[in-house]
Amino acid sequence: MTESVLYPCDNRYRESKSLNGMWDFKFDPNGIGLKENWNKGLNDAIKMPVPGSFSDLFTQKEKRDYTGDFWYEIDFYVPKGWEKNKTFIRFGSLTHRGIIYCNGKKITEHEGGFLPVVANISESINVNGINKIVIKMNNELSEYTLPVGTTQVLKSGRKIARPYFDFFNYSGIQRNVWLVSLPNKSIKDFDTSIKLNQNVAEINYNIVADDGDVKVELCETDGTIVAVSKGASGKLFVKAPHLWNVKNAYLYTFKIILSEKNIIIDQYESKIGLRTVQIKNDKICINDKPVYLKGFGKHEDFDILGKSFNWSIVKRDFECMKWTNANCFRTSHYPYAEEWYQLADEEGFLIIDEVPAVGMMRSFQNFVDAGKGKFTNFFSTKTIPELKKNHSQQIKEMIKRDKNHPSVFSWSLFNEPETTSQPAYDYFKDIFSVARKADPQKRPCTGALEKNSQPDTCKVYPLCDFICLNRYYGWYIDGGEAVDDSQIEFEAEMNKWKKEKLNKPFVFTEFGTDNLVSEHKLPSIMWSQEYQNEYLKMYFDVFDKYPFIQGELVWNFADFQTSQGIRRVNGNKKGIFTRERQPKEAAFLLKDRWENI
Ligand code: BDP
Repeated sequence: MTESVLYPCDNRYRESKSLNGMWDFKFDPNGIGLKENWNKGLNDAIKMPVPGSFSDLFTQKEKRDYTGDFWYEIDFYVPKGWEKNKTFIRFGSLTHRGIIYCNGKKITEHEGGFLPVVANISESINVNGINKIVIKMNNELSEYTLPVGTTQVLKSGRKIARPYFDFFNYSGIQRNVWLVSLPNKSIKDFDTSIKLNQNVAEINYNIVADDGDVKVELCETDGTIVAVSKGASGKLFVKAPHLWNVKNAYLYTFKIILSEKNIIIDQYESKIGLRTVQIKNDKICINDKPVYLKGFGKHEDFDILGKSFNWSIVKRDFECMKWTNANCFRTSHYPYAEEWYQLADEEGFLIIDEVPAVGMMRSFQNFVDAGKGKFTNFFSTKTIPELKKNHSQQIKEMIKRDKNHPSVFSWSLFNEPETTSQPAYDYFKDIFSVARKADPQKRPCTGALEKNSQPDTCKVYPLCDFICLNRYYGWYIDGGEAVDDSQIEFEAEMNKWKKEKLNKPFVFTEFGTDNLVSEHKLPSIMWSQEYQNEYLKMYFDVFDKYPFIQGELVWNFADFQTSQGIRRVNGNKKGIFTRERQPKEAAFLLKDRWENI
């Protein structure tokens, strides 16, 4: 990844043109595309929406579950006036990997399905005529790439995805696509970090740009300039700043101006929030004040749309989260589309931003095996060096993309890996240092630990700045008739953690039960809504007994699609909301509790 991944911003110097719409599309089950020169154009293509996940649009299983190579194509003209500048194509993501061709010529390739891909196409476009972008994509899972799984070839010859994780392997061009015109010399990146001294905010900034004179301005919402500085690195001071606070956000505009001989050649504007993040003993502090995290583990998931970006879903999800009095969510189990973070910045939500390091347990039912303590030697196999390279690269790309969002207060570097072996420790020691080195704001780093990761077995938790636990006492273990034991077992574990005197905050990043809106039962039974409420109340009882527990993110915000299986009823039903974003009974329970914390 060499190009700037700054989110498109339009002004007198930069312009972007959306390429969203109906593209041409073709499956390539036999991998013959390149031999047949599909990179020069697709014959007999079908139409496919972009952004879009292709799976749930079809009525045939082999298309829904398609695993392998597939191709997209779009034809476009370069707007008049752009010929003097550089032209890029920017994808919010290509899931899980893609090779981009412009007018038949390979421009770049990218591994990893949840972060932007930007390609400079200036040298390959024809400014006077029609242009063709073709992308060869692939959505196979392996133990070399993230998220982790395998690809099975059925006896029928058809390939299917076998994820080691619990969400459907939606794929395609799932996020916005733009053509972007940038000046020949341009602003490439910036970072800011904030210190608060008494009533003054000190903003340290760094700008990456081509040669030229850099000036930065900080503006209030009405446009008033409150601080100015010159140079590619420097400091801005703001007296009596409006701080970015949780559920009470204020955003300044950070304006970067690049000039040559006193003539402006580029300008970039972005919203930033002034806030600090610290772990102080067992508290998570924003602007020096402890915050208790209330909210959800989420997914990008919706009926028909799959993982396609859609502003209405983002908006509805924030409205539902606000209604429950939540203040936080985890982007389980991959970085979401950038627009989620923009709205979180505006709404004052906190985000635990997660890299797609899920499935590091070699299990098709990680949710069951995790609870039962299955040991897999995952980190001792030959795939590890390449996996670690991909994992590190995606951490760097995630931090590069998201580092300036005030909402992002922490990085989650894994979900439920095997953590009890020395090779696991060695692996994650390096992974944590990659993240710590990449983040100019030095945010706390963590990862979500499954039940096998106990104080006396887990080798990885000492690397975490705060401890995140995924626990299912009362569901995968001690569920149903045995429910009496769930609280006993749960508290026994918490007492072990307490004895460690870690002096670190603990956050529950997962706890929940599947339930169906149709099921009610007195007395309660697993899968009924009453059971979910009782389970949640038991967890609240435990949380309130241990002052070092500083957050509760329920699994999951809404029901979501998964691979098929005897434990999944058209997906995972642990939602507090249905997949259509209507409240289940538990939503009212959470709303009441969170109103008073
Ligand atoms: C955990 C996983 C999560 C699953 C959840 C569940 O982190 O992805 O969806 O369990 O079983 O193991 O619902």
